[in-house]
Formats: sequence, structure tokens, C-alpha cells
Amino acid sequence: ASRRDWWRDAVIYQVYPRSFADSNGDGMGDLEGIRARLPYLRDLGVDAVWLSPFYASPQADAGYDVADYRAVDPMFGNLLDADALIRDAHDLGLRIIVDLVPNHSSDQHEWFKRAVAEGPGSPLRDRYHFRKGKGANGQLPPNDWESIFGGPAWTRVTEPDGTPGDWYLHLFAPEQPDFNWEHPAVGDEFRSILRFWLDMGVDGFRIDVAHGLVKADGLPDLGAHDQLKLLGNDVMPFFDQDGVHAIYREWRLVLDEYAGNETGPEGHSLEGRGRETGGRIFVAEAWTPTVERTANYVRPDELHQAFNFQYLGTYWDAAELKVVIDRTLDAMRPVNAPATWVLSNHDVTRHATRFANEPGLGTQIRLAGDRALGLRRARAATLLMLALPGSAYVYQGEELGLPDVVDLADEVRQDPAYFRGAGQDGFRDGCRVPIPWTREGTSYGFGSGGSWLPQPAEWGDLSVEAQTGVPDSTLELYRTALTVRREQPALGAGDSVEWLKSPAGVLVFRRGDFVCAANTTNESVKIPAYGRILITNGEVTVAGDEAKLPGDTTVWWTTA
Ligand code: TEU
Repeated sequence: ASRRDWWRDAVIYQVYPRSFADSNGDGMGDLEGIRARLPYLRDLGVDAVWLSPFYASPQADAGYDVADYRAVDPMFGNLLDADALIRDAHDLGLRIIVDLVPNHSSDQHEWFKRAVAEGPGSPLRDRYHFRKGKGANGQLPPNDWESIFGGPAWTRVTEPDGTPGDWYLHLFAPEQPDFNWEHPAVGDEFRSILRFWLDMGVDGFRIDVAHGLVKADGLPDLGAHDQLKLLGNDVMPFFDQDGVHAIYREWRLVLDEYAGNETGPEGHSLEGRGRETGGRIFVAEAWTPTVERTANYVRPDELHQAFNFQYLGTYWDAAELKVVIDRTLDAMRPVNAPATWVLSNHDVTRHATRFANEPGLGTQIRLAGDRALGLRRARAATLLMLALPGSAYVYQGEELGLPDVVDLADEVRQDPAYFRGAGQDGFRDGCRVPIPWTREGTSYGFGSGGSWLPQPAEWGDLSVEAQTGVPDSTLELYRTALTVRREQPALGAGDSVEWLKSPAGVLVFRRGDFVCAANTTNESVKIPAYGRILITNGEVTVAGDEAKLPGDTTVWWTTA
């Protein structure tokens, strides 16, 4: 990986702060806990760390409801802790990407509280989407949009005089009112927030609901659109509107201001960090109907990367994977943006559990499935992902092979989507169970005061301690893979792959001296032996110029 444009082939590790490491024994992870574990992340071999929100928040949606964008929630620490975390990360050669939530604030944000308190006609209401209701006395929501978490996307406020009054729009929970990005104060505020964190020294931003900021003119009824077809071909009036791109072109100019002002990892040369933005990047969380529409977000004057949710939504199936890989690379090449590859995050069932189940269940499931099979496929899928050109995202705990915790009791669940009965969503607590660090002990080393979600008894055997130094462990597989990835220039680089002839159910591709083969079937197959084996998750046997690749196995070769 070259220093220049580090992000083009970076492996970026997602930390979910409340579930990573708890330094003060309150059962919730915090910034000091993360800071103490930075050497673990450095040794794992990732390039950057993306932190889910740690800002001041009532935690109605685990911090994706921000009350103050320039403050750390006391639950996670304070700004000095954030400063120490960023500095220590840089000293270790790790970059820090923070989460920015511009689509909505918390209903406890100062602007929203004042907008409600000032009553109808308050100019502060123009910073959100306040409307009169329909029907007699305005008792019906202004349009037919539904919240992603279930129920109407509108909530009616009680006015200062005690009467039911205006409605406000919230694509997510009622505690997450959507900003009106047509109002200039909103843009001004967010450019200022960007500068605040850039001045703190962060290396980039993950943009939450990046496809949602601009709504169609007049907030038209959905009518025939199928709201649940988020990844179908339908463009919703509240998602992926063309107008959103003007916002990102402005943000890019803010990043450009920092081009000559690098503060990144010490010991890294300045020219090592991308050109226009001093190595700082934006990554979009944009759920669009197609990867071609996703490519619009990463045009040269907009954002740098966007999560590849089409890839995340693909099952462990060679034919389907090949289509998505080709289509992704074809979509990213014209805009000169790196492809990204992601298998898990804090919103979906972990891939070890998805692949333990039948295909076709989607990314929100609550079945354990065949655990051993799921883990084997997850390990093979990781090696495939890390062999592809572009940047890869790793969600905390996947390097331990953690499954989703599928049997959490309703009393301990906290995902608002679960309780609001979201059609396609809501099983998100299962991938958020705190990380096990040690074999024994209170909350398996997560902290001294238990964990906010209960950890299963098997967590000890899956802990970092239990897997460290164990050659066949998933943790060592990740460490070795990431080491090899750094050593082999062909890995991650470029914008295309050369597919080689392969049996059905098997993918084989070459990049320079490097060959990767992934057998997604459960039967062993014979393929040519391409050279020296660098890594595999299975037991590949070689006889002469032929290799036997067991089912659900990926192998990397070097032909050099
Ligand atoms: O997620 C946006 C989003 O659209 C998700 O709700 C997604 O559709 C779903 O989880 C997939 O099944 C982002 C954050 O990642 C998520 O945690 C927040 O709840 C949401 O925004 C609101 O801020």
C-alpha cells in the first residue's frame, strides 16, 4: 500500500464505542477503553479506525441521535479523551475516522428544543421539516411516508399552549427529527462542525444516511413506491435525490482547506497523504438502488468512498458474487474511486450468522443456523474480500468470528427499530454485544462492571486471549491475511481483476503475481495449483500441478 492516497486500499476497522472496551466499569464502552486497545488494532494490521458516534446524545438510537455535535457524551468520556485517542492512534500509525450524522439531530438538540418551545411560526422550525397536518384539525400526518424503524415518519408536537400542533418529519425514530437542508443555517452549521473535528485532527468522516439529506420538492406522497424496496430500483422521494450532491461538493471544499495542514500519523511523510485533502476522507453511508447510483457520491469533487451495500447483501455464492464484483469495479472505474467491500456492520446480522443460514433471508435475521458452517464460510469470505482491489471494512468482532447473539431477551434489547416493529429491520442488538477480550472474568475483559447487553457463555472461548497465538484461530487468520496484504502490492491495488477459468461455484482471479481462488460450494474441487500458497482458511492439498480446494475455502497464491 503506497502512502499516497492511503485510503484507496485501506482496511478500515469499525469500532462501536459502547461495545468495544469499558474503562470505568459502568457496563458501557468508552473512549479510554478504545485508547487502551489501540495497540491491539495496530497489531491486527488495519490502517484506520472508524468510530461510531460518541457525541452528547440521549441514546435513543445508540448515539445516532446527536444533541451536541461538538461534545463527547459523558458516558464515553470528554473532549480531552477524544484528543488523547486521536493522538495515540496517530502515534501508532492508525488514522481516525469519526461518524457524522447530518440527516437528523436528537430531539434534545438545542435547535429542536427551541423550535418546539417557541411555538408555531418560530423561524427555528424552518431548520427542520415542520408542517401542518392534514384532515380536520390537522390530525393526520402531512404525507404518507413511513419511518425506516416502523410507524409514520411524522410526529405531532404539543404546542406551548398545550394543544396538538405541527407535525415534524423523522425518517428514523421520533427522537431523530430530520434537518431541512434547504435552510442555509443547516449547511453553515455542518461545515463548522466539520472544521471542529478536522481541527481536532481526525482523518475523515463516515457520513450517516448520506443519501437522505435532500427530500423531493413538496415532500410528495410515496403513492405507489414500495418503501421496503430500499435496494430495488425505486428511487424514494426521501432518498438519493440528485440535490444531495451539491452538499458534498461544498464539503469537499472544506476538506481541501486542510490540504497543506496535515496532522496525521507521525513518521508518515506528508506526500503520503492524498492530494487535495491532506489525506482526509469522507466515506458515505448511502443506501442506493444500484452501485451505479452509489458511484455518483464518489465523483472526484465529492466524497472519497461509499460503502458497498450490494456486496454486503450478497450471499456466499460464486455466481452472485462475481456479478456484484464486476459491476462494482465497472461503476467505480469511471469516477476513479476505489471499490469498497464490507461484510458486516452495526446494522446487520453478522456474516458468520448470515452464512450459517439459507440464502434469501436478507441481512436482518434471528436464526443461529449451522454455526460451524457459517464460521467456515465467514473465514473464506474474508479472504475473498481482502483479495479484491479497493478498500475493505472490518466490523469489530468479526476478526474473532463472532456470531450474532440471536436469543437476546426483549428486556435487554435496546434497538429502537426492534420495538417499533420495523419491517426489514430491528434485529440489530445481536451484532452489538460487547467484545470478549479474556477467557474468564467479568464480562470477559470488556470491563469490570458487566456489559450493557449480556454476553453468551461461549464468549470466553471466542475471546482475543483465547485466540491469540492459536494458529487456526480466526483472529490469527485475520492477522496473517492483513500482514500478507501489506506485503503483496497486488492486493487491494488497482481497479480490475482478471478472471481465470474455474469450475461452477468457484471464483478464481489474478492480479499481477497474485491469484485468489474461492470455492463457495460445499464440495471439494480440483483446480490448477497457481504457485506458492500465501494463506488459506482450509486444507488445500497439492499434487503436481493440481490443487484440491475443499468446500467453503479460499486460498491466496503468489506466482512470483
Ligand atoms: O443507518 C441508516 C439506515 O438506513 C439503516 O437503518 C439501515 O437501513 C438498516 O439498519 C439496515 O437494515 C444509519 C446507522 O448506521 C444506523 O445505526 C442508524 O440507526 C440510522 O442511520 C439512523 O441514524
